[in-house]
Amino acid sequence: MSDKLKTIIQNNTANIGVIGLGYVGLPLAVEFGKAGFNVTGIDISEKRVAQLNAGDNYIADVDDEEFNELISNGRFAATTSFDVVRKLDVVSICVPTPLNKLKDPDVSYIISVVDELIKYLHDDLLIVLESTTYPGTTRELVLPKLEDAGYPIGEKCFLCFSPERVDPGNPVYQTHNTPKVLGGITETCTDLGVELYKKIVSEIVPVSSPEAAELTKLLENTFRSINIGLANEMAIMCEKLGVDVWEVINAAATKPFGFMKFTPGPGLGGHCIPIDPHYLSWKMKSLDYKARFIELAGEINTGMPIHVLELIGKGLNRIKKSLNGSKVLMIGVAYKKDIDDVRESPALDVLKLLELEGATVDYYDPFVPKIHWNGTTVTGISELTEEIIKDYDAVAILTDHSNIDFGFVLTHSTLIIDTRNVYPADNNDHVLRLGVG
Ligand code: SAJ
Repeated sequence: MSDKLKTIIQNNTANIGVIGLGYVGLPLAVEFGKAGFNVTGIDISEKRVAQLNAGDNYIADVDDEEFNELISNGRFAATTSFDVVRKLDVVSICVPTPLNKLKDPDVSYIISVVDELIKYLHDDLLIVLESTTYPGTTRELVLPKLEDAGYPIGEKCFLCFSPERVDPGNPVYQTHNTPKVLGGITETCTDLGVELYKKIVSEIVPVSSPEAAELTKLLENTFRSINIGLANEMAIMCEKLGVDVWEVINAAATKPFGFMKFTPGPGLGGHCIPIDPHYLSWKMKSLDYKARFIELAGEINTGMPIHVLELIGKGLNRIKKSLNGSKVLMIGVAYKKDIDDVRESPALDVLKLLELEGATVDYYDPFVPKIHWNGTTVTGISELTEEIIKDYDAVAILTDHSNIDFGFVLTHSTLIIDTRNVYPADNNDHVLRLGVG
């Protein structure tokens, strides 16, 4: 069975499907198309499918010209219906795995995709799950559905987990040059997965099981969350010690081995780092184990917006003002510099906390013209002028975008709370810096 599948993968005649055409799925589909495969994208959104089939690429990391070439030479087409799976030999699943309101894993997207897939299963189909999820998802959630449908894994169908490592906007690492970890249910599954991905990625890292692959991804992002949590706690300790945390971190970073630089900030944003570690701690709870590092880092990181609020209150207090009734301008709402993504952005938490204290808050972010806030749409300040800046009692810098003239902001602000070390010098009396006593 698998020899036939292996051959059509090796000679690029396998028909490939990618389910979920977001910042992971679309670049993946394009890479397979560029490698010479016929690729079908499956997405739940009619709008997205229509956009893509019209050659309208909405993912910044995907090159418009390359994408349109695939469309015009018929290498890529998108659809909302799963019946195309009957004609596919390979399917990669790249759907979201968020947290629900209780901060528990929400694997409903994976479940609904697999429930659709099993309607169109056939012999010799390779399925690769890429969505970040807790260890065991592939074997405990996906495999039983496939086998209950009459397709024993490793014989009729083949199943692997291979974590996505897409870092949107990364100028150096894209899908093709980021090593790809992959673990199959059986050796044959792993072999087929390796044959497939080595067509588009320069380095494949096979591991012994899907659990090892699932946990690899979670370790990568838990490592970041915990180290960012340490940097944030160092900032709080430095404020109490009267030391400059940025100076200390930069000095520590001169150590050529055994140290990796992380910096404090207003909190932890993005669609990966604040979320992925909770997939692991949730799974461990089901095994009666408390993943203490993850929980503590989560507490510290989610506590940073409150700490920023305290800093703003402290700064206003110095000029005999209170949060209540003050006008605060937040500079930057994206979760990190030079991107337009506000998902889980700590700036939104700071905004909520400021408004709860009775402050009037506006924001300026050249990458984010408007945000959906409290059921309404809030439009950011369109440009920073001297007159506008002077109209605010305090300016809080939450995202240090490269295209903002922070010198201009320094000159015209009455009070600045700097959470990103934009003003490293310590001779600006009207600047209150996170992590500096
Ligand atoms: N942050 C800090 N201090 C730091 C680093 C980050 O406060 O030292 C904050 C950022 O401001 C942001 C959040 O943490 O709010 C997450 O930042 P991130 O740099 O981890 O960026 P992400 O969320 O885009 O993470 C992605 C991840 N990629 C994948 O999951 C495939 C992550 O694994 C990458 O390491 C990261 O990009 C990266 O290195 O850019």
